[in-house]
Amino acid sequence: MSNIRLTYFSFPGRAGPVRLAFAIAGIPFEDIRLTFAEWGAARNNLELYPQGSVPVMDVDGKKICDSAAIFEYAAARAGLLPADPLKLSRTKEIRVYLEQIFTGADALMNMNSTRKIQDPEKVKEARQGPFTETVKFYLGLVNKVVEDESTAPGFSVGSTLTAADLQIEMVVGFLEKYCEYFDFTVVTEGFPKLLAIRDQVNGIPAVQAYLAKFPY
Ligand SMILES: N[C@@H](CCC(=O)N[C@@H](CS)C(=O)NCC(=O)O)C(=O)O
Repeated sequence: MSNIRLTYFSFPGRAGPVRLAFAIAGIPFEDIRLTFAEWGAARNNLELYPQGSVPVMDVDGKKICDSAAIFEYAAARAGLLPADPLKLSRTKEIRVYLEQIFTGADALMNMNSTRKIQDPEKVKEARQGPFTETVKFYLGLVNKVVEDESTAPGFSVGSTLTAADLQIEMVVGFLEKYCEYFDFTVVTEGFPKLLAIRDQVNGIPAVQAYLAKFPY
């Protein structure tokens, strides 16, 4: 029995990089995937879900309750945090920018601000433009770090796999597969270096084996 239990939904999202880090490092963990109905019934249980959100991760009886902290643990265990302080801070910079895309998606695509609109055309109008601008802005910042720091195609900082690469993989996949109102050519045409990083991560044998088991 693993001493790590990760709880999230059955898609990559904020737990995706955590699952990949464990898969790459061969670290066993209990991968609990809630249905939305299960989450609806559980979300007010602040003992289990102190922020009223997932992911949460239990390690040796301690609960970690935010995706950034959870991923920090997984990335450290998997050896994906650069030892060099400057490289470490640049990977962190990328990860902070990418989280802003998720925050934008929560605000615009999923959460309250546009939920009350009835007309589907108006929903699209309210979501597509602002979200696309958010994505372009933050991917632009990520791309700038990659241009400064990458020394090999497919890697965002230096020439070896880091936590930032796993988070880029997840966000690129999220934009491609889960964002109804997002035109993915924004990424294919505007950010080929980020696509190359996604492809590099997806080509890692442990990741391929993992995705064959959990295609989502
Ligand atoms: N800051 C939190 C945000 C977590 C969050 O918003 N999670 C979403 C899924 S990605 C969630 O639980 N949504 C369901 C809800 O709010 O009811 C983190 O990074 O862990």
